[in-house]
Amino acid sequence: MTSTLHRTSAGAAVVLRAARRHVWVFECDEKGTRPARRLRVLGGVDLAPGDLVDLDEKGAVRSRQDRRSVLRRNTGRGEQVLAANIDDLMVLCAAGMVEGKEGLIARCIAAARKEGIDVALVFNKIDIDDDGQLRAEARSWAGLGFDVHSVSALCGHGLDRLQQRLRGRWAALVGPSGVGKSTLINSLAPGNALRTGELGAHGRGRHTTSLGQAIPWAGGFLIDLPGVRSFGLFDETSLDAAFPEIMAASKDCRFADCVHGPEPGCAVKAAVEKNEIDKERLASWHRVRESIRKGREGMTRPSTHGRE
Ligand SMILES: Nc1nc2c(ncn2[C@@H]2O[C@H](COP(=O)(O)OP(=O)(O)OP(=O)(O)O)[C@@H](O)[C@H]2O)c(=O)[nH]1
Ligand SMILES: [Mg+2]
Ligand SMILES: [Zn+2]
Repeated sequence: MTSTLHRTSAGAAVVLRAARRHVWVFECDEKGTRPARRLRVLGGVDLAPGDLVDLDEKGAVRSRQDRRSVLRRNTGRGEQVLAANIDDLMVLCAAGMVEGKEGLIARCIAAARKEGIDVALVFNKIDIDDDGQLRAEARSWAGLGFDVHSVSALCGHGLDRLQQRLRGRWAALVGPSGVGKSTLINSLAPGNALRTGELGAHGRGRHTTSLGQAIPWAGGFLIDLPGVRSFGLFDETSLDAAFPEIMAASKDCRFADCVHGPEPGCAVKAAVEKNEIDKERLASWHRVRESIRKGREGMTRPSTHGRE
């Protein structure tokens, strides 16, 4: 497994930042780490942060190595690869921006698990969680068995534990604009100074980060991504991973293909009636599943172009 190694083999590099015709790469060989270089990409190679590439003798990117994982989303017009070769996906949420995000979080979990990428949920801005909504949300995801981190990127709360988790790993941070992805990376890996933004009048971010960027840190990489408003999936694979309590209860449904709707003998609906499963969770499961079925994925306009 190369994930714990920072080192690239001779003539190879890791993509830190990818525009259409050029990339910034990271190279680390027996002589040590070289400063990031901007290289030309030879025709037709599509790249994302985290990609391993082979260089030709003139120092242009010749080809992409096989990816061990791909974080991709459905834009409605095709796929957008957000990051390659990651071990971990950190899904971020923030105080004041929790409402209505369960579907987005679930989609990010499904996209990651489908690729064997581990997931942690990061609840940021705990310093301004005056009404306790962020803490309550964090508790409910933790209760479902997810790896939850309640942090403040500004004040430093919870960062030690998150650093321990991320050391030596290749990890990407995903979430809506303004939740503090870039701020968190700056705090986890000081000295990088990614640009961070002010919140707009509506408390929402303004898409400060416009292009994914990998930061070498502690033998691995932290990948900052542009904010996402939606995260379209391609199919239902791994959706169960985002709804473990529904999956567990459904084993007792009378019909193996029960969709927990009008069918008799549905154990999931029975669990909702007994308050063992939150009815909002079942509603969220129905919404995500239906939008995939009806091919409505990614129909919201993508929030960023993801290219320079
Ligand atoms: N109070 C508080 N504010 C924070 C915290 N983390 C980030 N912020 C603020 O939230 C705002 C947005 O932070 P960014 O790091 O730019 O957010 P982002 O997720 O990278 O946003 P995009 O690049 O647009 O996707 C900035 O004003 C940060 O200072 C935190 O832990 N507490
Ligand atoms: Mg940002
Ligand atoms: Zn059922």
